[in-house]
Amino acid sequence: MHTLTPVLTDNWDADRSWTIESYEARGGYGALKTALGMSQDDIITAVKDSGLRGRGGAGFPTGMKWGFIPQDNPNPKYLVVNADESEPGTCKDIPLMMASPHTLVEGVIISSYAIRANTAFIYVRGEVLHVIRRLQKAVQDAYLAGHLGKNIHGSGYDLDLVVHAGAGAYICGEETALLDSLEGRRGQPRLRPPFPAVAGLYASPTVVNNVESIASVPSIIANGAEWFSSMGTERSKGYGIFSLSGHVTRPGQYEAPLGITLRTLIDLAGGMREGHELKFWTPGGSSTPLLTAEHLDIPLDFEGVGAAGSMLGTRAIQLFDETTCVVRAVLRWTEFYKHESCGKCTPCREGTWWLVQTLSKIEHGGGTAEGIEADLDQLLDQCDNILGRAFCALGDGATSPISSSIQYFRDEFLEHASNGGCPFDHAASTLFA
Ligand code: L3W
Repeated sequence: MHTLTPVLTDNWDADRSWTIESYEARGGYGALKTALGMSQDDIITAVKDSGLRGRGGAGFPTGMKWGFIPQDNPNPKYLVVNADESEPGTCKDIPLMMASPHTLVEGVIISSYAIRANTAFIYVRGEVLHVIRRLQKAVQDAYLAGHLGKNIHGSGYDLDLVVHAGAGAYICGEETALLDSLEGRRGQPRLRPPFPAVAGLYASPTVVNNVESIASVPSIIANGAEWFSSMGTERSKGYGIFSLSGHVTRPGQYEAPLGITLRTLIDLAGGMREGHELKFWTPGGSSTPLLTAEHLDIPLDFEGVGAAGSMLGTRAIQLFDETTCVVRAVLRWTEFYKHESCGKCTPCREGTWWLVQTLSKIEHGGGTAEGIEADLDQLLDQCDNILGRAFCALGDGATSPISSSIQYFRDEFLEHASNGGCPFDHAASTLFA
């Protein structure tokens, strides 16, 4: 475990770190007691002042979102944690919930109290049964310890927390599809506005936040907004978990201040695998435009990555060396999007199918030296017909690796055509083989 900012990952190496005994022995649930002595509005102000921005990909200010909950609405308020982590390459929420489920549970209680919710849900990706079990045990232990249920620690505040398992659809990570799924329907995105903060679960005001956002709340309450905002950059405050995978010596989770560079992260991870060089990488999973070795020194914050033409997204950094065929990698991701498209809108449902056809033709030798420019034009045209025209971000995400790979590696696409198919030895890459 490697951390430059030992907060969220601080207890991951502790003996049986996931147990309530271990968590409480390290001061866990102390922030809850502090929070229950504060007014709800003061908690929202502290989270606003901290500068915490959503850790699920979009970076929306968390305190501002909480402030949108209309307190004059007579309906119940809900907190829903998006624990449907399934973006390719993203691997931060699941390790966090496995190593320290009580950090999340404590965050849920404080956040629910702040927005005046008496029921909260953690919506967990259905495939990760081990995580669901661990969370269920943590919730049960939190009830037994009086952190959940009626009149929590004599404060008069009641909260029930439900761990809900999804059924394994990537689209259910989109917040409104998640809410449909939680209501028992097929998960498909809803039109926004209204945003969930106004009309979410059961048409009631609902805050939907990512696991890491909610898990960051106890430390903000314990240490103060200024402590949090002293880390990171001017507009991207605090720290985050960067998950590194692919061709690095030590893949894993690295907690660091926002604004760190990939060069430093690769150093922490022991460098690229020996004898090889970085070719391309994703800053935030496969839905973010690819970057290259030219971008080793950009600050990994919402602004720096944005200026480089990508998105910070989920900080799912996938690294590929020169042995990896970019066309093959992008084809594999595109097959994922085609499979996961929920089918609600035509640009995404039909468009992702067409993207796979065209990419597959190029990768598998169906392209010709004469026809490749037309194939690339067609691919970019297909991307144009999805980008900004799909119902939700899944369609846009599907186009990101394609347009960026053509931007940076056009010659490699041409080489596929002149070579009569892929020129790479996939066994040497070990990825996408
Ligand atoms: C009230 C307004 N609320 C915005 C809220 C909104 C949401 C949050 C962000 O996509 C991205 C996506 C993925 N009043 C509001 C308002 N909100 N305006 O703010 O909203 P938005 O639309 O900017 O983003 P989003 O739809 O939440 C998230 C990218 O993250 N991503 C992550 C993928 C990860 C998974 C996964 O692992 N399951 O899917 C990676 O890059 O592509 O662009 O809460 O309600 N006026």
